[in-house]
Amino acid sequence: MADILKLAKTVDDAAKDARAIPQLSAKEKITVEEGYAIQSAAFSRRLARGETQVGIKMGFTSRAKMIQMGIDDMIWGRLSDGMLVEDGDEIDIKNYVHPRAEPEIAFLLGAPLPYACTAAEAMAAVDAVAPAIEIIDSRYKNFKFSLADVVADNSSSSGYVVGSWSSPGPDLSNLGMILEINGRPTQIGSSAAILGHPARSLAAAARIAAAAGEPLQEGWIIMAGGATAAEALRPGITVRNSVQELGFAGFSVKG
Ligand code: OOG
Ligand code: MG
Repeated sequence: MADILKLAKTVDDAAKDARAIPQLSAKEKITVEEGYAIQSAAFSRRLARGETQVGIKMGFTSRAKMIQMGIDDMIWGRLSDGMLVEDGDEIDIKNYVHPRAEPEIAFLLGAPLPYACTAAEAMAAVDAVAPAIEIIDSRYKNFKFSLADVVADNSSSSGYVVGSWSSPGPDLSNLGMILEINGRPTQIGSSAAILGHPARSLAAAARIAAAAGEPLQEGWIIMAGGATAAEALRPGITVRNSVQELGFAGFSVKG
């Protein structure tokens, strides 16, 4: 049996100190279930430092992401207020190990979603949608991991940027999404890449969170998952996710 609290401290310290560590599974076998227990215990350490949970993120909801990382199981992680990067802000790469950005869509819940539901039912609970970017930063050396490792490491989540919220009017099934670096399109995709429709990712989030005993709450933000492969960040760049109908979200990296 893995020592959950000890491994939670290991990944949490690595995140806090922006230091790459060997995969947990390099030393001892951990199951995916133990990976989630480690994630939960590591997130509790953030809460103990005064952060608050504001939602969850879904991962590997697109083929592009599964192919990039070589894992084809959907995963999830927890988002705290401390992980928010304000739209338009500048980050310092020193606070990260080897960060990457991926274009996403965020949902803001106007009602709880406490059980497994259909995509249509999930959308009925949505107060607003926004273009978003997830900053992922695996704490593992070379950004390489097993399924259990990445789950333990909060599914690589490090930060998230959310653009302006709009009411969930537009049909989200096939919106063009462009990740631009310094104004140049570097990843081009569609919201359809996210499980065929981002609302399906939200419904999956509701099912998974309820099964984990931590149902989705009113006011929470749900990140639906990257529509394209992620792009590595480097000093001095400006990153923007432009989503058809929804507008854009962006940030820059200090030079
Ligand atoms: C894992 C996180 C995947 C997504 O949107 O698919 C993810 C990783 O790629 O390191 O956040
Ligand atoms: Mg993501």
